[in-house]
Amino acid sequence: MTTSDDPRAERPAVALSIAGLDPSGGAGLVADARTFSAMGVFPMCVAATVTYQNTLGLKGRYDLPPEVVWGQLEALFEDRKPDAVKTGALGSARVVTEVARFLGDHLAGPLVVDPVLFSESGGRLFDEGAAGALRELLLPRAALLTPNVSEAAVLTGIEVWTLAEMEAAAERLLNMGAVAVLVTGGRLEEDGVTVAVDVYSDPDGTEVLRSPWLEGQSVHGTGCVLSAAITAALATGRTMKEAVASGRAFVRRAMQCAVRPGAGSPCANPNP
Ligand code: PXL
Repeated sequence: MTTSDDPRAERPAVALSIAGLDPSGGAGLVADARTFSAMGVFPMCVAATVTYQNTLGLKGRYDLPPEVVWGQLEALFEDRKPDAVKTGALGSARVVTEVARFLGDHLAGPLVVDPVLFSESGGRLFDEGAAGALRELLLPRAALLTPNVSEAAVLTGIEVWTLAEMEAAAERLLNMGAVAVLVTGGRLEEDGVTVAVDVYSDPDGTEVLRSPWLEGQSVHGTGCVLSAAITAALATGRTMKEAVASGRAFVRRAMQCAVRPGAGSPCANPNP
């Protein structure tokens, strides 16, 4: 066993995920921890909501009392401030409010906000008021906000489907206070070829990031793995643009190496 003064015990870069538990392992805290680990960053996890789900779909959700989330955060931060933090499914407006208040007082590194609103199967991962709390309290603290097209539509109140709408939504979200925004999950037909598109926006401008469309059934956990991979890269000191590029490459590989642990959806695989 190593002790705190053992010279073999290195101090690793630490990333923290504050998110939901998907007990079937494909998304949420488990996917985040696997991604941090695969990227060489020590994973820490704070549970905000517990989902009841398997690879076939979401059956329900229990949002932890805000003081339980606060207690976990307080214990972690009095020991070691993480080098970067991401938030995922937080569940209730009360938890969003507590997390925003805690991070406002204690955050030291960059914050990636993945505004998880729905599961892939369409189940709600947020209460009605939580999207508003997220927009008002958490978004302004975000170094990067990573909505998919449906989440961007809910947060901005505009339709987000075409490339022009993705760009407009990214710029609106930037004006709402995020330092940078990555709108994900666009699908375009260009010269008869299907292309996957994300739109990245920061104060230097807006960029369209294209990659070849991956055929096949939709893969569970891709949003979590992308935002976790970006968070891990930030924890090791990468710039935001480098982190976004390495996160996109990482999630692409995790999708190509997807596995089917149950009878339902394939899951992104951060550790092929
Ligand atoms: O992929 C979105 C997501 C995030 N977090 C949790 C989830 C899901 C999808 O089901 O369950 C906990």
